[in-house]
Amino acid sequence: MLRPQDTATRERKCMNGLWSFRLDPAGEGRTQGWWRSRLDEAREMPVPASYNDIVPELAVRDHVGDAWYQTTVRVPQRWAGERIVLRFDAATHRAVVWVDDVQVAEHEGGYTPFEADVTDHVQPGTEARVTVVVNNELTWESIPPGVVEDTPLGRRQNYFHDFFNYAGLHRAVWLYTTPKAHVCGIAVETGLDGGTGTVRYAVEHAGAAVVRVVLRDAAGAEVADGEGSEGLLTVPDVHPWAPGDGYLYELEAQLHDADGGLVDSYVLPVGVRTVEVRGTEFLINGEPFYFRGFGKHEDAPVRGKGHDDALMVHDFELMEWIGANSFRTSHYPYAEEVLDYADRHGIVVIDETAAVGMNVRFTMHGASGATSTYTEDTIGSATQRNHLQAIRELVARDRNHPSVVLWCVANEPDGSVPEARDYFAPLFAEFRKLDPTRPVGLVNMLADLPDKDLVTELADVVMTNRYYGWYMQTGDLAAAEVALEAELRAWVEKHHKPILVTEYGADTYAGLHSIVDMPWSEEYQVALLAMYHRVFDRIDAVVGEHIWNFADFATRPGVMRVGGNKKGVFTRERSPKSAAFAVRDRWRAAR
Ligand code: GCB
Repeated sequence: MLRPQDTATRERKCMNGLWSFRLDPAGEGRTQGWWRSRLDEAREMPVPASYNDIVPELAVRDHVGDAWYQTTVRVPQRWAGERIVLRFDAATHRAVVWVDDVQVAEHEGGYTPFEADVTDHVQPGTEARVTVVVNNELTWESIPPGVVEDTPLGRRQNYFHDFFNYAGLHRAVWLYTTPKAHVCGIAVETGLDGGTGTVRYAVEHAGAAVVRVVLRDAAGAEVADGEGSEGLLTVPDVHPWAPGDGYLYELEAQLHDADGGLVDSYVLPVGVRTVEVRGTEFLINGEPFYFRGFGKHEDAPVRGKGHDDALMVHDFELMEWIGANSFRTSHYPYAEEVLDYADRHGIVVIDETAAVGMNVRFTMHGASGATSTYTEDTIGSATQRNHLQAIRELVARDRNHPSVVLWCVANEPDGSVPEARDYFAPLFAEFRKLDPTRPVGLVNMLADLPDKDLVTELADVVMTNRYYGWYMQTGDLAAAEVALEAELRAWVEKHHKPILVTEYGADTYAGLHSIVDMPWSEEYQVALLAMYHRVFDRIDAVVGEHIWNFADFATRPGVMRVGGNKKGVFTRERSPKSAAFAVRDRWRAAR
C-alpha cells in the first residue's frame, strides 16, 4: 500500500491533532450508534498517541475494550472531481471507521495501515464527521495473542509479551486525493552486476492509462526510463544503497491518457542493493555485513507508542552517536517514517511482525492456564490466518525499503514442539512467495536450544535471544561465558547458517553502582555486554549483535520489572547509562 503523497496530481491533508475521545467500558457504543452524532461526554485526546498514559487514571491505562475517537474534517472545495481516500497509518489493535453515518473501513492488526475510498461519502467544500472505534483486546486469534478474563472486578487483559499493551491511534491519519485513474501499487526489486544496477518494477493501476516510469538519481538527473506496467531498468555507473550510505534514486510512476497528458504521478525512493545469505555470511551488495545495534521499541513517556518525529530523529542520532548500523523492529512493524529515515541514512533494518508471546509453556510474562501452544483453542488456524494476513500487509507496505534486509516471522514462539513446524512452515512460504529477494528468519527463545528447536531449519539465518548471565547464571559471568560459547558453537554445527544474536542484555537501574559483579548495577551491564562481545568475536558465524534494548521501556507491572523493563543502554528518557559509552567504544572502533 502506497503512502499518501503530494505530487503534481495528488494532495493530502493531515488529520493529526486533538480528537474527541471516549472510552466505552460497557461496550455500548456499537449498539447505540455513537458514530451517528457528536460523541457525548468526550475528552480531548491527541492523535497520534496511545491514550493509556495521557490521562492519570488507572481506568484509562488499563481499559479493556472499545475506545471511540471522533473529529471533523473540511474537505477542500478544490478536491471536487478527485478520488478521496481516508487513511489510518495504524489503529491498535483493530478498528472500525465511519464517515458521517456510513461505515467505510474495518481493519484487524495494530501496526499496518488501512484506508477507504470515501469519494462517495464526502462533499468537497463541506465538513465530514469521522468516527473511529479502536479496540485493544488481545485474544488467541489476534497477533499478538492474549486472553481477556471476566472477573468480578471487571474485564482484565492478560498477555504473554513483555511490553505494555498500548492502544489508540498511534500514527498519522490522512485524507488525500488521487485522480480517478491512479497508481495503486508499485513493487521494485533491485540487482547489481558489477557497476551496473537493475531496477525491476511493477506498477499496479486503476483505470485505463499508459504507464511510464522515470528513474532519477539523487541530483534529479534522469538515468533510465521505461514504458508499460512492468519492466527492467538498467542503471550504468550505479551508486548502490549500502549500510552507512543511504543513496536513493527516485522512481516516478506516471499514468498518461491517450493524448499523452499526465493523469497521475507517484514518486518512490529506490535504493539499489542486493541481499544474500551465503554459507555463514550475510551479504549486502556481495560484501559481508555485521549487524551492530539494538532491538528497540516504539515507546516513550506520555505518548506510549504514538509516533513522534522529534523522538524518532533523536533515537536515530543516538544510534549514530553510539556507532550502531542496524536495528530490529521488535516486536511489531514500526511507523513508515522510521523506515523512510533508515532508507535515507543507510541504517539496516530487520522487519518483524507483531507475532510475540506465542508460547504457553513460557509463563514469565503471563500464564494463560493452557498447556499446549498450538491447538484450536489456543494458537490455531484462526491465529495463523491473521498471522498470514499480517505478513501480507507487512510485505505490501515495506517491500520497497532498501533498509529492510531480513523479514522476521515471529519473536520467541514455542519452537520445540512438532506442531510449531506445521504452524510456521506456511508463514515462511508466504514471505518467500511474496518476496523472493530477502532472507526470512524467526527469533528463537532460550528454552529452544539447538538440540530441541524444530523451526530454525525453516529459516535462512539463526536468530537467537540469549540471557546467560541474567536469567541464567545470574551474576556469574564466567559460567555464562562458557554456556554461551558452547551454545553458539552448537548452532553453527547444526545449521551452518549465519547467527544473529537478536537480544542479549541485563536490566540496569541507572545510578546503581557496584565494584563486584552485581546484577542491576551499571557496571554489571557493562561487564555482561563485554562478555558477550568476547564470545561473538571468537565465532565467525556470528554476523550480528543486537543489544536488548536500546532504551528502557514500559511493561505491565511485575515483580521482575522496576517501573518497566530496564535493559536499555539508554533510560526511557534517553540518558546514557555507563554501558552506552562502553558500547560506543566497541562499535565506533569497528567502523
Ligand atoms: C525476551 C523478549 C523481550 C523481553 C526480553 C526480556 O526474550 O524477546 O520481549 O523484553 O526477553 O527483557 O526479558
